[in-house]
Amino acid sequence: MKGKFIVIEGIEGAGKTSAINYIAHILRKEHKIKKIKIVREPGNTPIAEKLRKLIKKGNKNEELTDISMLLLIYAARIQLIKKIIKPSIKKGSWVIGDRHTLSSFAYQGGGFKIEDKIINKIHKISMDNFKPNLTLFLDVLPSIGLKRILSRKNRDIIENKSINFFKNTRKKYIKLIKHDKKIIKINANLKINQVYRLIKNKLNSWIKIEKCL
Ligand code: T5A
Repeated sequence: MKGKFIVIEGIEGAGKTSAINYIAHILRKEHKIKKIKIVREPGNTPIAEKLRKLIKKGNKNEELTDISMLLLIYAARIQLIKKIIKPSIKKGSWVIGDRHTLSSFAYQGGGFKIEDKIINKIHKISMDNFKPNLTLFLDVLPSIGLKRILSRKNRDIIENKSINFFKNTRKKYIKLIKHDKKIIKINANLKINQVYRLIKNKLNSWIKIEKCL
């Protein structure tokens, strides 16, 4: 099979990191896929990692505006796609992404309330129609997700937001995924083993169809 791009999405504490490692395990063990690359947004290239620090922590002497944050996220995304994701897929790798463009529409649109038409404009200029082959949206209630990350120290700008911010972000995710057949919703409120089972079923069914195409 050709290289693919699978993205995992969800709010804080949805379990994306654990899910990504599990997906890599399934791809290796059950599908004998050897070339697997895990990436995260924002980040991974030297420039994108610098931008990640700015996006997450801002600057103590200057507030990062919501639009500036959005632009920095897209700048980091362009670097990652051009330098890592596209070349890896071209070489036959399966790239698993921790977040992608859906995060921008959900967080910047739903959480920060930037109008969709503004995000869409930046999106079109930046993305050149590049899209994931599959997105798994781990849907967790903010009350549950935030409890899971409660003990985390050194919280970033977004982790310090109120529960309403995450409720609005989740609401936007749910609205966005409704009519997109390439996005599968997973109930991430369940125990981790139950979440894994759902992921495995959905992923295997999708791969089965892909193999027939
Ligand atoms: N951002 C990013 C935007 O605003 N716009 C964008 O376009 C993009 C790309 C990235 C930040 O940038 C923002 C969103 C983010 O705020 P990050 O540090 O990468 O920052 O943050 P997250 O991606 O949110 O990572 P988190 O670690 O917070 O969430 P995860 O990865 O979903 O959670 P995970 O897997 O680390 O799990 C958290 C804890 O819960 C446990 C795990 O063991 C872990 O301890 N857990 C469970 N416990 C019980 N039951 C389950 N089912 C569990 N699943 C996991």
